[in-house]
Amino acid sequence: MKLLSLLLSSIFYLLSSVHAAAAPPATESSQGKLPAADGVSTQSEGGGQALKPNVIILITDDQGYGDLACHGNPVLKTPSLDKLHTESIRFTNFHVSPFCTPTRAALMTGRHPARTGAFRTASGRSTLKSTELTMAEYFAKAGYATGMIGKWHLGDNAPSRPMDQGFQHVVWHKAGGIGQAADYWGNNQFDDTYERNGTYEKFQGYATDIWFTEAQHFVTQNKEKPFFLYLSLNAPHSPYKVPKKWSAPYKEKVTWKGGAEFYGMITNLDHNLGELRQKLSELNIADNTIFIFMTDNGSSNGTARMVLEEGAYRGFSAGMKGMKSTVWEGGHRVPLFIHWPGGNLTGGQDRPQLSAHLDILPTLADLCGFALDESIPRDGNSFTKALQSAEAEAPRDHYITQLHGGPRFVSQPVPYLSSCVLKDSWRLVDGENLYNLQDDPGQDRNIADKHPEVVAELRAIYDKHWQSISSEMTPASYDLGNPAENPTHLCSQDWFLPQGNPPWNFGEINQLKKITGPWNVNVVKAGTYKFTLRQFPEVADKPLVAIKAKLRIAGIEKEAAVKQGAKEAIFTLELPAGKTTLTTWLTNDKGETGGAYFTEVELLNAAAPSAPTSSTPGRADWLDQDKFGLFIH
Ligand SMILES: [Ca+2]
Repeated sequence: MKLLSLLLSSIFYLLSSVHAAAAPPATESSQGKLPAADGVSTQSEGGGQALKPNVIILITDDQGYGDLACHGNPVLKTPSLDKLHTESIRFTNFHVSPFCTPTRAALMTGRHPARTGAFRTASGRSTLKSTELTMAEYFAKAGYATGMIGKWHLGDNAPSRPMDQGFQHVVWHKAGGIGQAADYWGNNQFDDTYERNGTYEKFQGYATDIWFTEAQHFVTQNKEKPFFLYLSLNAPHSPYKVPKKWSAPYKEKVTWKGGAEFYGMITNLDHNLGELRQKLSELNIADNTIFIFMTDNGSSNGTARMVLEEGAYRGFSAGMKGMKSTVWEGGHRVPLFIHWPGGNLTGGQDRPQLSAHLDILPTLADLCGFALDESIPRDGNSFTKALQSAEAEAPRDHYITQLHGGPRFVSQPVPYLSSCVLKDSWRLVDGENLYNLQDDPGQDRNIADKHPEVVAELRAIYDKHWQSISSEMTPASYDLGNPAENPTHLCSQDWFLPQGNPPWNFGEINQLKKITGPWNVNVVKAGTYKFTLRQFPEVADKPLVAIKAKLRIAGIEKEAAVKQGAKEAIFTLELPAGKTTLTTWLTNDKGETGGAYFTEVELLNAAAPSAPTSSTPGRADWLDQDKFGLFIH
């Protein structure tokens, strides 16, 4: 504790000296003390203000550890990332989750994704529970301007959208990627429509360029006050699309499908990173900005999936096995660069200590001087000590990652399936296969038989973890009648299916897949609700391919004929307040049934406060879910 206090003391001393030119140095008594959590700045002796550091987290999507030139990739060009690498503290044993949503949940909350409701990428399990406190909520409370630009993937409806979760300024696309079902219909990364602070707006240009332009506006507008910017790119996630000038240089060497575009997307974002950092310098705020670069999982396309001709370039994995959506090392070990000249976090130094996305929020709380809510159990630990020295204590002695539900979600979440326990150089995969990275970095030799004592130790760590998280793996609900989003726009992407994914991209919607499932909803206020059932979003302006429509909610079932040429089916019902499920059916003239992939629910009139409401509304629907066997404890 004493060591930590000394360390913080030195960081804040350095922070104070950054502003020495603009303000007198901090008093001796203020050194070593965290600035007040509810204030914006520390008061110096002469009455000047020493600003808290700004924070920018740049997170890219599906860029693996080997998808950077500075990590040894012989083909890819990333000059701006390489420059940041030479200037940063780099964590070389930093781990995330094997894919998008859970990494973002852990980053935002410092808690294991399984606890937060957001531990898969769709199917009603990619939504952050509103009871979670996010990084943005902490920064906002500490007086920061908070901005989120790009991909959220932690819930598209109130109360889980970025604007409901602490971000004051939001420019974003919905769902987990551009072209996914809940995204604005027709978006394809060029001249798209995104939502700015609750209103859709048409943009001109390429998606990544737009996110960075918006980032430059945000830092410019907030240069006088501490800001927290979460710049979360959709690139280089599929679909792999980029202006030709960026992919053309890779066409000859990178011959697998989408590879040249994938690399082009990275070089484009790299170019934009350089311009953003230049802007910070021009604004004279680069020194007092903690700039964090990380990615959210292993590479999705940085290595060839098929056999190429002898001698052909096959991509670069930095010696690791696996990629995105696997629990091999290449699925979850990713770059983490931290650069903050004002805090003396610079100089291109590596840190080998084991660390994880869970640890970033506690670390930023230390560096920026705000307290975390101690009543919420945390899974992350501050790595401020490790920032200072490669020999310092690591924030954790083990880390556990898991694809809950297994690859492609063909099974229920069960212990050990698609899991990895990390401790020292040991990796226990699926609870039974043991690898030692020290002499087997490619995880080719399962040596579980030779080290039963290590297997037992790592299984004991896992068992304790599973006991802790499994009872918390319950879904978040989407609010109906929340004034922050009325009507609520629900999408099939969030149907809570027992396994597999519901229709989740434009292509699957166009196929009118014959499947339906329940949305977990929370009726905020008892009252009269209007339900509008569609197969395509309103902006697509297409008629229903159906003759009959049906819905069920809170034990109420309604059915109606669909008129030929109708673009939607509308129901109006009285609902009690409380949690329940909503399921829809649209049946065509062949008797085939699918759901209303897009359903809007609008509170028309709230019931008078004295109106009686059921104390356990919709309980029958919850019991239905138990039949799926989803809640395995
Ligand atoms: Ca991802």
